[in-house]
Amino acid sequence: MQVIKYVFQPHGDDRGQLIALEEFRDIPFRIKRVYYMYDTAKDVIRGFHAHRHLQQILVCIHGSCKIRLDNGKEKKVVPLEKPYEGLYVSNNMWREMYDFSPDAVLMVLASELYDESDYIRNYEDFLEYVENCDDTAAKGKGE
Ligand code: T46
Repeated sequence: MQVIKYVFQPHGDDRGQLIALEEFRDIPFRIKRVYYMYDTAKDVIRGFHAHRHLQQILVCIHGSCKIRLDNGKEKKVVPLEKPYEGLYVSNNMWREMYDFSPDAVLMVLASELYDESDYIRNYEDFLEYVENCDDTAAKGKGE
């Protein structure tokens, strides 16, 4: 499994850092939604689902957390701890987010509006779905 991480360009000067994210320039899709999670309780694991169509970029803009990715054949753990790094999460990818530091803010840029019918929340259903599905957006994307 290829882990696709984007390194964003900080516009730094003696006042500090600023990062700007533009669709199709820094982010490989039209950004239809932004959400973020914070105040995550100790030892909590979030996620436990995949999406049929949604593509996302996850940026831990403060603190740190870990993302477990699973494409049905292989699993990888990706630490997120830098505000200038974005993890691309394709459709057809099971994800779990865990090990949040108390100050973690995990921001997500999403290619679609919120749609509960896009979620696959049962792991056995996910394995069956990816076995029979060949439209994973990550295929062909470079690092
Ligand atoms: C994902 C990972 C990385 C909304 O009303 N609108 C939204 O856009 C979202 C994302 C959530 N919600 C509601 C639905 C639930 O009542 O917020 C509540 C928590 O959502 P959920 O349990 O799905 O959160 P996570 O952290 O398990 O997953 C979220 C995203 O849902 C998911 O798409 O990829 O973050």
